[in-house]
Parts: sequence; C-alpha cells; structure tokens
Amino acid sequence: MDLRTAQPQIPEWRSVIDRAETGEIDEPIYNVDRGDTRPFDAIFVGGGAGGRFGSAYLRARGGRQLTVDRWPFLGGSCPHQACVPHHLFSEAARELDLARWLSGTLWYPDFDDKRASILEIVELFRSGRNAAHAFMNWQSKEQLGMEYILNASATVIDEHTVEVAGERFHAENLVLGTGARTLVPDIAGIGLRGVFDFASLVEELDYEPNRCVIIGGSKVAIEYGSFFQAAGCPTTIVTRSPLMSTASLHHVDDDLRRYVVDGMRTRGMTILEGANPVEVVGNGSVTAVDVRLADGTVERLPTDFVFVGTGERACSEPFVESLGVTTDERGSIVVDARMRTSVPGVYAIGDLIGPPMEMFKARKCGMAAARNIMGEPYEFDFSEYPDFLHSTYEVTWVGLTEAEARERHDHVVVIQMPPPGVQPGDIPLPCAEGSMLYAFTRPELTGFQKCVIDAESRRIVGLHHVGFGAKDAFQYLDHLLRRPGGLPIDEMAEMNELFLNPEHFIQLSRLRAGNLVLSDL
Ligand code: COM
Repeated sequence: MDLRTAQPQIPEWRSVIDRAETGEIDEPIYNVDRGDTRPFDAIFVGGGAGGRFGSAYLRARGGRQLTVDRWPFLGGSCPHQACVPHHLFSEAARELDLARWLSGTLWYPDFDDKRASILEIVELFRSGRNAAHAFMNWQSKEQLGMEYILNASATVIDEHTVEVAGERFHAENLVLGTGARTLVPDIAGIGLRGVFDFASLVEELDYEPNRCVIIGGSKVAIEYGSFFQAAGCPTTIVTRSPLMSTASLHHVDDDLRRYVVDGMRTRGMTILEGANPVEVVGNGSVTAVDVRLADGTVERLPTDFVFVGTGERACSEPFVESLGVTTDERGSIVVDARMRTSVPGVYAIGDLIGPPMEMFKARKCGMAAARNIMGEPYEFDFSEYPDFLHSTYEVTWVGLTEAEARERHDHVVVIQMPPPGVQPGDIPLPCAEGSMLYAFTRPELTGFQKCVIDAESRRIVGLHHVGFGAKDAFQYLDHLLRRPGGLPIDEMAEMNELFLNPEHFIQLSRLRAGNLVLSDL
C-alpha cells in the first residue's frame, strides 16, 4: 500500500491502522518519496518515541531519513502498550481512590466495587488507542515531512543496509531504536494463562480478575498494582528488594518512600518484601503463586491474575547478530554520549541502550543521534533527571534526597509538609491542586513534600513530592536546578504563584527566604 501521494486525514489513517491490526492489510504501508534521489542520511530502525523524534529532528535539519516500524503506526510502545495506558490506569486509580474515601458523602454514591472493572478500562484503552496512532502517522507525514515504511519488519543487513519486504534501502547511518521487553523471570508456571505483563495486559485480558499477585517491585509493579487494588482487585506485591529501593530508582527520599508505601498498605495492598516467587501454580490457568517469604517459609497465595513487574531488557539480539554491536551484561547496547555504538555509523537510542527507560530519554536520544548525524557534535548526559511514578498519587522527585544532601553539604535545611513531628491528620497540608477535597475530609491523605536546601549556597538541591499537580512543574524545576547557578531559595521566592501552590514550593520558600541564616520549616 503506497500512501506517498495520498494525503490521508486522521480518520482515514485510523481505518488503515484498524485494518492492518485485523490483518486485512497485511502488506507494508509505504510513505517513501521515490522521486527524491538524495541518499538517506539515516535509516531509523524502529519508529517509537526515539525514532520518531530523531527522524523529525534530522528532517528539520535538512537531512533525509527513512523510518521503519513493524507496527502500522509510529510512536511505538508508549501510546500502544506502555505510557499512555499506564497514565489512563493511574488516572482511574486516583478517581477510584477518591470515590472510595468519599463514598456516601457529598455527591459521591456508596462505592460499589462491582462497578469498577479492570477489564472495562483495558477495553476502553484498547478501543481508543488507534486514534493517537492515526494522529502520529498524519503528523509525521503531513507536518514533519518524514518518510517511513510501516507494518513491515526491517532486517539489518550491514551498517548501511536495511531490507524491508525484500527491498534494500541504503543510508550513511543507522539508528537502532527497537526498545525493550519485559524480563520474564524463569519460574515454573510463568507461561500459564492468567499471567500478564504491561503489554499482554492490554492485548489479551479478556476476563475480570478477582485477585492479583504481582511478581517484582518495579515502578510498573507499583503503578499497575495501585490501579488493580483501587479497582477492587485485592493485590499482593511480591518483591525481593523493598519497594522503591532498587538501584533502578535513584534519589528516592526515605520520607517520601515511607509515605507512598504506607499509603499503599493503608489502601489494602499486601506488600511482601524480601520475598521470592517459587512457582506459578495452575492447570492451564493460574490458580495460585507459591512464595518463599522473608522468614524462609513458603506460602501459597490463591489468585486468578498474575502480573509480572520485574523490569525490562533491551531487544538487542538481532543487532548483535547482524552488526556485532557491543552490549553490556544486561544486553543493553553500549553507546557513548553521542549515541554512537561500537560500530561506526551505527547509533542506538531509547530503551535499547538501557535504563532509565523513560520518554524524555528516548526522545532526546533520538534528537542527539540526529544532531550528530547532521554534523553537530552533541552530547546527551542523562545521568541526572527528574523522576516520577504513580501510586494512587503522583509521586515526583528531582535532585538529592535529604540523606544524600547531608553527605555532601555541611549545613542542610529542609522545608517539609507536614512538618516533622506534626501528625498528618492534624493539618490539611500540603493542600495542593487536586487534594482540596482530601484537605477538608481526610487531611492525612493530602500528600507529602520536602524541599532540601544547601544553606550555605542557599541553593535548592532536592525536591520531593507526593500528591497531585506537581509533575509539570518538576520538568521546569529540574532545568532550573541543573543550571550553572542552580536555583537559590531567593529566586524561588521571587516567582509568582497562581494558587497556594505548595506543590511548587514557591510560597514555602518565600516564608524562609528572608532569613540570612536559613533554618528548617
Ligand atoms: C508518544 C509517542 S505517545 S511519540 O514520542 O510522540 O512518538
């Protein structure tokens, strides 16, 4: 199917994607300008966030790219199986949580567990996701001028050659961006029906789970587990390391962690730390998980729904075989700060180069590769970044924890809500955007926040927030913190807040900024 000269509008793209997914369209979808005789500067293998943003950037710089994806759409796993459904489920978890706490008060009806269906939300996502895919195909073609081939696998022949449906395409450079997949633990019974990961959940769930066991303690485990629990499916997390303490999450403040994990338990989740799954039990379908607990005893946890949240591994094998690119001990492709692999002319981006497997990194890796390919020496250092996860809250952090700051600086002060020693139930703080209903009904549920300051330089070195509405601000706060001069408390006090805005720390900073010698608040 050649759509180069057609100008499909978004509804038509949606129909093409729908038909490709049912198999009605089983051929490649071409959007390649055959009349353009310029060579390709790069072929992007994989059109996910990294490939799409890299392609757009390279194109914007006047280069010529070709992007190939096996799916009939661009955008990759984010809008199809990963970030977008996760955000939908997390928003549902937050709504469900509020409806439970306020059940039978104000305008809230008595909460009915049976009305909250995991399957229904999964189906809502499944039936709606192609709208976003259609937009990305349209935008990439009509607005960004990209060339691409969809619904077809790319086979890398050598560092300049890619084969798609029997046709060979050549380029100066290759950019590999085929992502990662769940690292499925090697446990007996893991293949039984009723065992899911984030991808198979949205593709295959066809029944309403009654009880859930999550294997692993990753971000995904916390996020999906909080949703399952909020939807009325009693959930147990089985994790070796304490939640939010694994090496894959850096800068997690102890107080923030405690508020999040205690909050999950308060909402009824069972969290078994120091525990290892021994076997997924069942006959065709899962019926239980046997778990070795921290004390060495084995307990059988009955369940009809197992969710694997043990983290992900890069899909690097084809490129090791075809190109011999160097990988690390976890199978991630090794790149330098310019995204160059061990093979000249071959770049790798996104989840394929390992953690953090986050959107900002994928897109900026793509951009970094494109800039270098177009002749601009450009380095991307993602060793520091703002981070977040969802429980029923939005949990956001950037910079140093209080403990890390105390190791590095002699005089650290902390601005914290609720302040140390104050019972969360005694004050409706932090009453930020999105927690006002809690502030007036259940003050202990309004969240937690901490601002860590090096008192000598007066610079803010860490910000930590559990609540709502802070995530957007943290994107900018991260940038301000990493500027050469950093973000002094005095500059924070100069900002113009649009509300109380405790989630942005402005007014709390102003309460202290007048002090020549800073102290805790
Ligand atoms: C995000 C997909 S949903 S992309 O980064 O816009 O390609």
